[in-house]
Amino acid sequence: MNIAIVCYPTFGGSGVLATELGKALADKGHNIHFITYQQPVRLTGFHANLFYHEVRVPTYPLFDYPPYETALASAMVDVINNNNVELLHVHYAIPHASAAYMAKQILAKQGKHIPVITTLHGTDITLVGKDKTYRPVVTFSMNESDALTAVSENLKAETYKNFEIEKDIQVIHNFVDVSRFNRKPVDAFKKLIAPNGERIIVHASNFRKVKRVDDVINAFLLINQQIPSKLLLLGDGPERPFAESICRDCVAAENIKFLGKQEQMEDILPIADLFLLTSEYESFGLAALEAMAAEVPVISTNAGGLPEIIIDGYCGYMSAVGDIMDMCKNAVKILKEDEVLKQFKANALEQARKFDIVNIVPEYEALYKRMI
Ligand code: GMT
Repeated sequence: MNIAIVCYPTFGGSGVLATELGKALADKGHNIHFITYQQPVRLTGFHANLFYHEVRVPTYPLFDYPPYETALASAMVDVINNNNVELLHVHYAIPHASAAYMAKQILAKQGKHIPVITTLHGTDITLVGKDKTYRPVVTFSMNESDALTAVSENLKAETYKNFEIEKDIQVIHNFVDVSRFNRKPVDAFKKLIAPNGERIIVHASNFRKVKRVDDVINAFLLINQQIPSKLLLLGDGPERPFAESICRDCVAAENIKFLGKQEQMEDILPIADLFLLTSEYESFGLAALEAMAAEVPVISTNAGGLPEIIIDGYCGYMSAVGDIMDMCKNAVKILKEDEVLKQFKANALEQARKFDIVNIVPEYEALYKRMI
């Protein structure tokens, strides 16, 4: 099949998922055309079936706000027309679903029918999309998509709760390529971070308010009082300066490191003993799944779709949002004894395998075939 994929090219989960999907489909022999405003971060290396088309948004003195959505719709039409594209799959509703609607109408006038699939990822529904600034357009373009998918049952329910949706939403859970996270030798790297055998705790996110990064730090400070440990914070975003300021003044400052944006999560995650995710909401929590694929148990909140991927007491534990005492108690349970930690690590990998790429990508392929 010849498929066009539209996504955010940045570090966010929706862009990561869309890029990994495109790469997996290309490996299976499909031609995949990415249409984005920048090279997606996970789209590295050469593949004969992968194509990247950059959306250019020329500026003009009149434009206080350059019309990205118009440029994107035009790019969609151009790529579809010149590459025999049979289907358009957009990730994250805003503004991709409405640009896709526009492109679809233009192509229809030219006598070409292009099915559009919109995959909902989370904040496009739960945070930004339901705001009245965007809501009418988001509702309309979701209803005009030929198929709608959501990355968790929770997100599907949230979508029906917040929008008047006239069609069925298919849940296709996010996935991870477990083989990529197979443990490489990590001892030397681990020793650099934790020279005295301290436990290594990792958090990765885009440092937005919804992630409650201060809870990560405060939970770590409690854990650190009981277990010699180090905290690595991966990623960047608006809350990072605040997070750094809390750490600078805290008693365990020398045990906390901010590593910034990292492209190769598979190189870093395997050194961790625990992953902390304290979000107010996660439609899915792809970062937690990637951690589990690297054999890292997860301490998280029980918000949104997280209970769909984490089995409490098996591959990690979930607590109520903000309950850092409970998070600490659970973390200590996992980290205290080597044998317990070993079992949780093995369970985390086992649980991640349920969401392995080989199980989930065929669901998208089947949907594409049906739509085409
Ligand atoms: O977490 C974010 O703010 C980024 C956002 C995105 O769209 O990139 O992530 C959402 O999509 C991910 C991939 O489907 C999910 O794993 C995240 O849980 C979801 N984030 C939220 O719902 C807050």
